[in-house]
Amino acid sequence: MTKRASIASLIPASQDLYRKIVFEIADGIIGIDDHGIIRLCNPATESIFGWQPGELLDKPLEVLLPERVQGFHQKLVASFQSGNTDARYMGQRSATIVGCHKDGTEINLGITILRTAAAGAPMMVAVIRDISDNVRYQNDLKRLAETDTLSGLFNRRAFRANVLQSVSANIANYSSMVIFDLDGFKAVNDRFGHDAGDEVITSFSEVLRNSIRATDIAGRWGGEEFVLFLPNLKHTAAIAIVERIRANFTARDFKWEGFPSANFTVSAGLAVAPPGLADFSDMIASADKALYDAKRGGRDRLVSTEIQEQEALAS
Ligand code: GH3
Ligand code: MG
Ligand code: MG
Repeated sequence: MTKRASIASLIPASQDLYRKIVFEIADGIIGIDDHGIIRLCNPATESIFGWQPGELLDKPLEVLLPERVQGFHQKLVASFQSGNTDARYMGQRSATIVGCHKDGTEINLGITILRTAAAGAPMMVAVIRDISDNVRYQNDLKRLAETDTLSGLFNRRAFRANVLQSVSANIANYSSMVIFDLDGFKAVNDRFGHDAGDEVITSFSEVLRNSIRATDIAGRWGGEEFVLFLPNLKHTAAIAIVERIRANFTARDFKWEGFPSANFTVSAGLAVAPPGLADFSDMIASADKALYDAKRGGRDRLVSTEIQEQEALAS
C-alpha cells in the first residue's frame, strides 16, 4: 500500500483519531492564519514554549519568536507561502530555527511547515520539536573536537581550518604567522616535574589569549609549541604583538615548593605575507625556519622574515 493510500484508509475514523494524535503527540503542532495569528495549538506546543493551556490561541506568532529573528521569520513564511512546495523541514544543523520560551530563553527548533487550509481559509501548520539538547550536544562535540584540552586553544586541525577562512577573507591585506617554542622546556619538566611543565604551558596559553585581538587566531601546535595567525597587520605591528607576548610571559613568576621562583623565556619565528601571498603551508614553513634561526641565535628572541613573491611562486 502506498503512503497516501494507507493514510486515506484511515480517513473515515479520522476526526477522533487525528484529535487524539494532535493532543497526545510530543511534537508541538501549531497553525497560523494568513495574518500570522495562532488558530491551532496543541498541549505539546504550550509545554515547549512554557505557556498555560489555551493561552496561545489568538495571539500573534511573534510571541514565540525572539525579536532578533522576527523579520527573518516573516520573510521565510512569505517565501514559503508564495513558493510551490507544500511541506518543508527546517532544522538542519546549518539552519536551526530559533524560538523563544515564555521565560525569555531561546530554544532551537526542528520544524516541518505545511501549507494547508482550514474552513476555506489558508493556514500554515508547523510541527515543532525542541532540539535544543541536540544542538547543545553538537556544539559541545564541535568545541571538544576543536580544542586542545590543556591550553584551551585551538588544536592543530582547527587552527588550520580557521586560518584558511581568515586568509580567504583577508586576501587583500598583510598577514602574519608566528610559531612560539618555549625555551629549554625539557629541563622544566626534568627539574620541576611534569605538572609544573603543564602549568607553564597553561600560563603561556593564557598570556597568548590575553594579548591578541578578537580576529587573531591562536592554537597549540603540539608539545610546547604554539601558533598565532595575525590577519591585517603589517610587519612592525606584528613584531610589537609578538614582543609583548614574549615579555608578558617572561614577566610571570613561577613558584613551586622547594624551589626559588623561576621565570621562563620563549623564542618565536614570524613570517609576514604581503597581500595575496598568504598561503598556510608557506607561512608555517617560513615561520618555522625563522624559529630555528631564533633558537640557533641563542633563544629568548624573535626572528622575523617576509615572504617574497618568488618564494611563493616556487612552492
Ligand atoms: P628548546 O629551547 O630547543 O626548545 O629546548 P626544549 O627543551 O624546549 O625542546 P624539546 O623539543 O627538546 O623539548 C620539548 C619538551 O616538551 C619535551 C616534552 O617532554 C615536553 N612536553 C611536550 N608536551 C608536553 C606537555 O603537554 N606537558 C609537559 N609537561 N611537557 C610536555
Ligand atoms: Mg619544541
Ligand atoms: Mg622548546
